Amino acid sequence: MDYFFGEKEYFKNIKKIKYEGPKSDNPLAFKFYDKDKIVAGKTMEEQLKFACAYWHSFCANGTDPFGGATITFPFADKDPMTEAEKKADAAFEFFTKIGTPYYCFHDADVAPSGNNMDEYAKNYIKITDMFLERQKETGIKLLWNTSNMFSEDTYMNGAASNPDFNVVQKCGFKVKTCLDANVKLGASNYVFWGGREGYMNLINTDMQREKDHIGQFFRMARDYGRSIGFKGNFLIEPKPMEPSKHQYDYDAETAIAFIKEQGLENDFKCNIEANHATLAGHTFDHDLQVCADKGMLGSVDANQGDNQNGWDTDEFPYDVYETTRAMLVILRNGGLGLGGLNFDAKRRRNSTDMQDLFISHILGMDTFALGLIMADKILKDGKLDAFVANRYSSFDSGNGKKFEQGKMDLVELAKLGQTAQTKLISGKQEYLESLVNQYLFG
Ligand code: XLS
Ligand code: NI
Ligand code: NI
Repeated sequence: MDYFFGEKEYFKNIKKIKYEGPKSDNPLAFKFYDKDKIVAGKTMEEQLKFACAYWHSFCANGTDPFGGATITFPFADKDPMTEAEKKADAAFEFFTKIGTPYYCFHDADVAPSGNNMDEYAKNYIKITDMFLERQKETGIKLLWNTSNMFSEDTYMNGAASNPDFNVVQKCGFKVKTCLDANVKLGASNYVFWGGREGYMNLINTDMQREKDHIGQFFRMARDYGRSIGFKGNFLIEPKPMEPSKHQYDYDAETAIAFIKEQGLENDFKCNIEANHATLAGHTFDHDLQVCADKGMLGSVDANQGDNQNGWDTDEFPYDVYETTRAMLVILRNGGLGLGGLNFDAKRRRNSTDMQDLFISHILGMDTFALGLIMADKILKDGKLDAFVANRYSSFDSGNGKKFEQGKMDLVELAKLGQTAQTKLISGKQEYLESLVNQYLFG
């Protein structure tokens, strides 16, 4: 297979990245991600379903609130549409070389928005037609696409929650256009992340009215999507804050409550991002487990936050404890279904070599591969699950079982409580944590 598309090779001198094993000192090789290796009954590639995020890998140029671009891309061009085409070729070259079987994008990442909605749609359709060709050539698939309804000034007061109906109409145009592309490209999911769907101060906000408008908008999107043949999942990506002070989809529990309140539970699930869970004051595995317990685990934005900074740093994951615990939830859930692990992650502003784009993905893929291997080891050994099961065993028979099955009333429970003998039973947290160390390093 050729590793470049269009007129030229953009990432010159970088060949397809291969597995070389943990002893390799080649920075451009996988140390742990061996795509064809079987772990827990499937290949690593099938278990992990990695996706590359277009916005971080091909748009983010290092700009931050204190300084401009540090990263230059080999597809830069004076003409925005020509640049978009070159970028698409470079992107597919990258996906092929790094070996992510999926990709994800916002409309704004891939094509210029033009001077009006017709130009926006024309540009977007042209580029996504190109994507379709590249998908056919490479076998790379679209995990999800989404509409960026947070960057332009138009959305400063919200997207579907905007107090001005004119803005909501524009959102309708964008999401319809994006759903058309989604079906054309055979995507597995469609994502809504509501960066501006929240508020800064209650003093000017009718909160329930805004939430109901989002619900109405989502039902319209669902009905349209289904009418044009979209069979995948719609996903809400929770985040507690940034850019809005209060975002309506704060965390997994909040998003699921909203999904149910709005009658969307048959079509919507969650896309859980590690760094968003930690910003909400949870751990990554907490939000994954909340979704798994409710049958709402749709997909994952795989990244890592910073323990000291209170914002979304979107780092490539390197913490194997965190990925092990995430993969425990995912394996117990029987996998991610239509979802995958999308690297919503960016290399640091001062990681400016073109190689760093590859190395950062290698780091993330290796870190999740290790998490998968470790989680499989833990589940096969069974001590952890056996401990937890035993911890609740007083509900497995007798009166405990009667209680769990709802066959007892408070009077009967109180009668038992009159003479119940309680004792202090250790939760054994440190023992279990040291057990995890043994699995990881033993
Ligand atoms: C931003 C979000 C965003 C979504 C897609 O914090 O993570 O990148 O994943 O709009
Ligand atoms: Ni995300
Ligand atoms: Ni993020």
